[in-house]
Amino acid sequence: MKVLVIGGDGYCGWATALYLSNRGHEVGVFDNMSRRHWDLKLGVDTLTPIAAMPARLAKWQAVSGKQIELFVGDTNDYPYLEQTVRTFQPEAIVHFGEQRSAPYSMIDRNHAVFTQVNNVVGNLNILYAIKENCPDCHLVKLGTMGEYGTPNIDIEEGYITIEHNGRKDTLPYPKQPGSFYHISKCQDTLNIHFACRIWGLRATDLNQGVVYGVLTEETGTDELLINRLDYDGVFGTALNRFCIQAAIGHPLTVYGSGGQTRSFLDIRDTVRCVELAIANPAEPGKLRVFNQFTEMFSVGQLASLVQKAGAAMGLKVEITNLPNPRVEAEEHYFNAKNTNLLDLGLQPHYLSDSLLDSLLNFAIQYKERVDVGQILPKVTWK
Ligand code: NAD
Ligand code: USQ
Repeated sequence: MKVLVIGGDGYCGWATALYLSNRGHEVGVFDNMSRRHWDLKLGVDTLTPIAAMPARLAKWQAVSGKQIELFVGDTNDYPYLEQTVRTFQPEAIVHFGEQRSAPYSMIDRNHAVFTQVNNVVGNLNILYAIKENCPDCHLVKLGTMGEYGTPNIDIEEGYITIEHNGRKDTLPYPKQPGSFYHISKCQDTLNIHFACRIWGLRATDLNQGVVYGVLTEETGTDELLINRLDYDGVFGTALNRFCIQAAIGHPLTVYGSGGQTRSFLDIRDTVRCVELAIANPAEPGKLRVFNQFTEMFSVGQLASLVQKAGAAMGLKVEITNLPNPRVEAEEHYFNAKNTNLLDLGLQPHYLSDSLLDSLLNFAIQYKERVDVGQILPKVTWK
């Protein structure tokens, strides 16, 4: 298939673009490289030395014999986006290209407004570009499990059947997002749902949990293909951060009591889930929602697992409970469904000692690049 990966220079997008290319899809990458720019402005950097996009793509062509076309542009620049979609004529668009950090969106008014404009307007532009230029194209959009929040009932996959005053309907699942970033994802979902209903577009919303890990078959082939791995307090995510902290002897930064439970998946499953979604497109007029995760853990449990794996490797790993910089429930019910992708054939990589060992070893390999001053959280929700 012809697949346009928007956000293809990022953590999930780069791994996905190479994976799909390796499996014979004709892949184009669309990215404005803004993430690299945000890192520079914040003074943070990925643990791994990521190469510039042209060098990455040239190396990929050299090792695989496969070409990936590059479109350097912004989803908020509608003329360029539309021209790309019109000329490339994708059969599927995989949309990763958003500002994805909850702390970044909570820095101040400017960052909150930027996040919502970047994400919501960019996504709306993509919907128009599809409608005007390739209405049969399947939009595979990265949403987030954080759209649901932590309700005191089971979380369904996008929709819930409710009986109320003797009447019954299946409705979008209630949203309780926990940051201005997560709210942008809810607005995206509403816009996609509406566009499917009125224009007959087809879309799949992948409500992804927190991704961990760095190596995929393709990104591990050569150092020029290496993926980014964020550890700083703004873009770093829980388990990746804990492994890097353990590697440099920094106490693991559990926020609050650590009882907050989230859903997680290995990056090798991210790429496979996208492949499954594009191979089984949604019907015209439908927004399908898949909860994209494989396991649920509390943050405290994750820290204990990293401590245990570190001890087995001779690392002395301490855990510290920091005052929580976020406003979030620390003790709560959390039980989410995730059968749609399993039914399509996903065979999960569950979190294992060997994965933790390999992540810890990877972090040790690059530990000289860690800026310890970027580890503690600096952004608060209040
Ligand atoms: P990332 O920051 O590594 O990559 C995002 C990419 O999108 C970057 O390369 C950036 O330059 C690009 N981008 C941002 N705004 C753009 C715009 N307006 N036009 C063009 N390109 C733009 O993020 P990631 O971790 O790869 O996340 C990708 C997607 O997956 C996001 O939508 C995020 O919400 C979702 N997601 C990520 C995780 C996770 O744990 N990383 C979990 C759940 C959902
Ligand atoms: N946390 C800690 N210590 C840390 C970092 C995080 O205890 O050092 C806690 C947070 O308080 C939170 C949980 O771990 O309760 C998850 O935080 P995170 O930073 O790992 O992930 P989050 O902010 O939720 O965002 C990430 C991605 C985002 C994606 C989301 C999926 O950055 O793009 O949407 O995961 S989900 O969490 O399911 O919404």
